[in-house]
Amino acid sequence: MSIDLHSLAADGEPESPDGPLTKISLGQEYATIAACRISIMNSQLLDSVLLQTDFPELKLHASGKVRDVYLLDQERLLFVATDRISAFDYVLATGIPHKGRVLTQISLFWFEFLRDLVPNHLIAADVRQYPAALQKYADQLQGRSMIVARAEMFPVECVVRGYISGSAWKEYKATGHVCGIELPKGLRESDRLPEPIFTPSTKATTGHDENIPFTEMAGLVGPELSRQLREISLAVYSKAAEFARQKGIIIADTKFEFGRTAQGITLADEVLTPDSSRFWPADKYEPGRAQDSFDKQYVRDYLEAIRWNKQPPAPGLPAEVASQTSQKYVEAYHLLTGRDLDV
Ligand code: Q0Z
Repeated sequence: MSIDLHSLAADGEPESPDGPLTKISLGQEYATIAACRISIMNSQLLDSVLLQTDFPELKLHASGKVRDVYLLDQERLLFVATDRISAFDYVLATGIPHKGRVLTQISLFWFEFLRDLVPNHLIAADVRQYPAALQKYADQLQGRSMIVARAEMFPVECVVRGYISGSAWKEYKATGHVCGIELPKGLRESDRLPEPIFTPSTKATTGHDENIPFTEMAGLVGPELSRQLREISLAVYSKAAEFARQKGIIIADTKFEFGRTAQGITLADEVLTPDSSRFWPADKYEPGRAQDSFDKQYVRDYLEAIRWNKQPPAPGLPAEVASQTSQKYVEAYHLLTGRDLDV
């Protein structure tokens, strides 16, 4: 059935000068509207924005800008990704709907994709397999959490770069090398490197990670382990970046963390997410300038527009900016995995 909206106009209302209004066919449209309502209700019910976690019976093991880690027992940790977002080094006052689930699901996807290349710390991500004591938090945890094997973490960040950006671009411009690696002359900002490079860093006690030469890493954790971590990191990056590139996402660089478990050298923490990596939309890639961020560009543009001085307290985001950003995370998940996140 289809109805002409003119016939619904109240008596005496002026008619559109542009001719007949759009016709809508009631059956189909009504179904769509109903589905949208259900979907909006679902996304509110299933995934309200989580900014803080609180599990009173668990001991907090570590807390980052975005994720909280709890100690379950001597062997296992519970990772929970909140919907917090950071920009210009600060956590903003507004959360991003679905972000914690997207980041968790992206890490899970890569753990599976990379499982033949390197063991990882994942034990479980389905809340039904979690300890009984956590079942009462199922709604908070499902989709955004993982139980992982506690590892003896190596005190280095294993960074791989396929493109030159950020701190590496600054160092290259000033010196011609990055972390002791001589690079070709004449590179432009964001250029693809002839081959991916391993540029380790240390967790600085204050502020930013500090890039270190491979020799310095060897001094910290030993030369043999350093060579193994470099080889694994480069292999993992290359396999994942090639895959992502085919899906329209450039993974310009990424940071891995490894530790030792019963399985040997184990890929830990989050893996190849937009929070641990630079994701660039491939269709907008243009070397010679800084690239737009796949996920955070709306946030950065907004914060620049309001001329936030980048000092605390960090501002919140308008609903529109939070919503557009949420859609970018969901899109990244969809592009990489080919799956729909239920939203
Ligand atoms: C990683 C971190 C985060 C803050 C601890 N498998 C593991 N075993 C032992 N420790 C860790 C892991 Cl992944 C571990 N971090 C980094 C993560 C918030 C700090 F979500 N801290």
